[in-house]
Amino acid sequence: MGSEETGTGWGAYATDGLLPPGQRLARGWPVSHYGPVPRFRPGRWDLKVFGSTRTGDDHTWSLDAFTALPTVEVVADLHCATGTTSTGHEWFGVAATTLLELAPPSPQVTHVMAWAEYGYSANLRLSDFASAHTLLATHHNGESLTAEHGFPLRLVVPHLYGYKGPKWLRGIEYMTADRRGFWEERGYHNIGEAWRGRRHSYQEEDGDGPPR
Ligand SMILES: Nc1nc2c(c(=O)[nH]1)N[C@H]1C(S)=C(S)[C@@H](COP(=O)(O)O)O[C@H]1N2
Ligand SMILES: [Mo]
Repeated sequence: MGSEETGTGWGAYATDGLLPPGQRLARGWPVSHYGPVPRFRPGRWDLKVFGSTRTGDDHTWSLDAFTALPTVEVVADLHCATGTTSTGHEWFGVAATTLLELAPPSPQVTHVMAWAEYGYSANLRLSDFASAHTLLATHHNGESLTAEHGFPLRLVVPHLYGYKGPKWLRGIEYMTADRRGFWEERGYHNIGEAWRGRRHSYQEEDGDGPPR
């Protein structure tokens, strides 16, 4: 079932018809985000890992350099916190664990902020980012991501709600303390575990997040 890991590749996090609490099946694959779809500027695009890195230096990849990294495939469903789940997504890209090896965080890092174009952000526990099925996806069902679904890069964290996976990803910030991202500041749960139905910030318990 979806909350269990069945492997690191095909099969992991596809729910086989089971949905998290309070979710209903979406028709197809809806597009859902706040604000406009950014235009891709190849000459300006990079992915930066910054903040509390082990060496103190930032790590930067051009799209060509990034797509030359080792890749993984993960099948997963996408759970929007507003209640719809789209199923059977075949994601392809670079495992977050690969990024963590290439750009190691300092030992004090507990959380990451994933940054997208236009300042959209999502905070994650380092353990969620480091999950075996978290990936930075460039492809979906065998094709490049479309613009509205995040081209050229999006974060996919299958066990968390969709707001934890920025489309148009541009940065990973290593943090030594937790800080709320875009939706986490606007009433959504700081951790956002879909299978536990923890979607709203009023459901947070002590220790789930920084003060609101
Ligand atoms: N940059 C950015 N990424 C984002 C969002 C957003 O508003 N901006 N919305 C998130 C939310 S709430 C969801 S449910 C998913 C939706 O992904 P989809 O449009 O591919 O279905 O994107 C996530 N990634
Ligand atoms: Mo969402």
